[in-house]
Amino acid sequence: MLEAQLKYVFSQFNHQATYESYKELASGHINDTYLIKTAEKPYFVLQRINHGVFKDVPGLIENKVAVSHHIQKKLENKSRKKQERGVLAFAKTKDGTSYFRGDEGNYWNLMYFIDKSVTHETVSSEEIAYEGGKLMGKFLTLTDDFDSSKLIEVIPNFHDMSFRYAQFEEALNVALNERLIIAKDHIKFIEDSRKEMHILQRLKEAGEIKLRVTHNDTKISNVLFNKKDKGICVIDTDTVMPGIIHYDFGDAIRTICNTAAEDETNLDLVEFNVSYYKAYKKGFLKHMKSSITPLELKYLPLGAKTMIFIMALRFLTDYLNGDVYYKIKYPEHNLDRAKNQFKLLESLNKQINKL
Ligand code: GN1
Ligand code: MG
Repeated sequence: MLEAQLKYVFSQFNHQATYESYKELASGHINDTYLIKTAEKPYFVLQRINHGVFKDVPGLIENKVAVSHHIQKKLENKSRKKQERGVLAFAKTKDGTSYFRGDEGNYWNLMYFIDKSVTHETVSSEEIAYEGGKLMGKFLTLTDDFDSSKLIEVIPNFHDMSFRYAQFEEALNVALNERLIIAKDHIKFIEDSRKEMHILQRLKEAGEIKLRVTHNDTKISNVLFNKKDKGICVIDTDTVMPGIIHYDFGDAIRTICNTAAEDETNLDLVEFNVSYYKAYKKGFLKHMKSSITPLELKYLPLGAKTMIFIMALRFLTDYLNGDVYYKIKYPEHNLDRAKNQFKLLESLNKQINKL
């Protein structure tokens, strides 16, 4: 039974808390995440890391704990409240490790829940967009002096366009004919977009855009807010690894500027909101303006296009592969996610000269 398992795993970590109940936090597509309510606060977040997707879970956990410690150090001279709320903190097991490995081979990690925090799946005001940008820019600034070569590549080539195209092409070979027919127009669009969608990768490979520590999963639901819409900190640092700024900027814009959820099926509701783009960018540059290079700045809009595209490509690839990667709630879920992202990209392209 799930509850017995959660209680057992929770008891393997080093804390004084008494378990009371759990609630699934179901917004992620890969891991299983649970809020653990205890007799006294703070509550905890217990997460089972998907070791089918993440091949080196201990390495992944080392990455995120190292980045968390780095930020904690930077916050040392701040108020206690800012220290506790400025970064996710990880609990250790009774054996002193940062993860617990269950008999069935599952890996678990435990974080302290930040009280009075909320997340947003979609954005409803410029202020939230601005705050999201500010927080992401701050994360990149705080990790600016962290040597990114110390991080393992949790998923090699994660945002690498050639890699994602290669996976897509393999999927074309194994897909059911029925799915190929349904996806026909999207497949053509992907083939026609190849050149433009490789521009950032080429600049990265040429060393013209530098590698930093990047978060790599900056959708808005990975930002904690307080109830007054002020940003608290970024969460879900599973994919921190070396990357370029455009990954984090673009992936955040992908969700912030979408007027609907990522899997909304009524595409009339899916539009790209330019004023949220501007608000996010303003917040993002608040901390970044002294370290961002002219070339990085110039390519922010292309960063948005590229990250919307790469997610559409990945969702469609998974649909063609028969839904082997993302969690789905119904058979066409990945197709609907891809269609949604393609519609968002179309709306952005129509307004690109307003950015
Ligand atoms: C996955 O599991 P979750 O929701 O944190 C995915 C991201 C995608 C996202 C789309 C490791 O993140 O790359 O942007 O879904 N994570 C992985 O919502 O593939
Ligand atoms: Mg994630």
